[in-house]
Amino acid sequence: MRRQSAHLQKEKQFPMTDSNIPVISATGLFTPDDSISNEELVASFNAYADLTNSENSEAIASGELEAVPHSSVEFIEKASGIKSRFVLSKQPILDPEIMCPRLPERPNDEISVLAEIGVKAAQQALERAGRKPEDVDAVLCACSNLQRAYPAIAVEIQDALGMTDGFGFDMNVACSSATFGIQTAADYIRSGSARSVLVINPEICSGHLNWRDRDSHFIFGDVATAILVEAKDMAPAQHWEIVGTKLKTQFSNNIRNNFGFLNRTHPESRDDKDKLFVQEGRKVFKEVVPMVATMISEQMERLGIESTALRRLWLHQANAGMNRLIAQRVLGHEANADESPTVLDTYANTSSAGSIIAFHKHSEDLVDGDIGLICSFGAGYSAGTVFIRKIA
Ligand code: CO8
Repeated sequence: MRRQSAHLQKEKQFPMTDSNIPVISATGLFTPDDSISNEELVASFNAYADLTNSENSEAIASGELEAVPHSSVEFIEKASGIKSRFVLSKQPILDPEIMCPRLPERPNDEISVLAEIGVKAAQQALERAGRKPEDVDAVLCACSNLQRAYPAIAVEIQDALGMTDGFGFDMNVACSSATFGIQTAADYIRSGSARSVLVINPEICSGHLNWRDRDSHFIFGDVATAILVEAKDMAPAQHWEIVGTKLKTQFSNNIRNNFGFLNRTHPESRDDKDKLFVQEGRKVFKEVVPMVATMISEQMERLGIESTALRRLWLHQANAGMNRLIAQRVLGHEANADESPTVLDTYANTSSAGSIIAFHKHSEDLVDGDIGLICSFGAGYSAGTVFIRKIA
């Protein structure tokens, strides 16, 4: 009850007119040219395992070391639903001697690679909305892994897009960065502090993935997405009204990356594995599914949306089994591909960009009045829901 009155108070504070109703005007997507199939990935991993095991054969025989077990295509597809992933740097990842992307360092007067892919996605979103960069007031670079500490990638993107006014900043809520960015942008529109906001999610997950870790080497891919959130009165005729947003965080160590600027202050640390993505996948699965399903159902109740009125779910793309369970709990029946589309098979987990790719690729067919849900969840834990209504 208290929460509801806070919400109503906010609406009173900002009476809703078309100038402060937030909508999604358009989205953009940048997909790298190269993709790695499970077969290619597993062949490379197994070659690395054989090489390592033969180098350590004596220690393995004496029981001092454990042999690196082979990975398997069947396991990956069954456990995750992932069949391939796009990457910016394919050959070095597959080379058993390297197993890491190679992205040459660029001079400071050249655009950084994270900003570059973000710009590509943003330009597509602007083009689809018929918008010029000078119409945009703010750029939020919302993603899991930022290339540097400062200057903010968002400010670099703002400059590269040719914006001469406005502001930008970076935000990181891991897999939920896009939905947290959408709510932030929507709040700017509601309060009048901006009228057009680009939320950009460049995700170079390959740089933070331990390609030598059998438990996780198959999970992630690279991509960039962009969402243009605007005031309804300036949006194109076809747009998506933001009906309601909700964010949640709850601390957990089950998905973690200890890479950071203080790493150099403890050179005695020998273990670099935790400076990359690590997780307790089983625990994440078990804890996040009920958390997200409950969050969605509570928000639907608050917004007065019946499950029968929910036309489509664009869920975070981490695991096909998690999405099956969440959709079933929310809809009350097993969702088909039309109700809960997946892009996991081709894109794998692209962190914050996953639900936006699903929305970008699977939303054209919805008609005026259809209601859908963009939902993210992941490290933090963090989760975000964005209910939207198609206006056509
Ligand atoms: N090949 C063959 N066998 C394997 C492999 C493999 N590659 N990997 C593990 N196995 C074995 C295990 O050793 C285990 O064997 P045993 O039973 O003998 O012990 C068996 O298979 C089962 O292993 P698991 O229990 O680990 O397998 P699961 O069924 O749980 O599946 C998953 C693993 C797919 C990881 C699953 O748990 C999952 O998807 N969980 C949810 C994870 C999730 O959603 N995480 C979100 C993280 S994303 C995020 O928040 C963004 C972070 C920022 C991005 C960073 C970019 C890098």
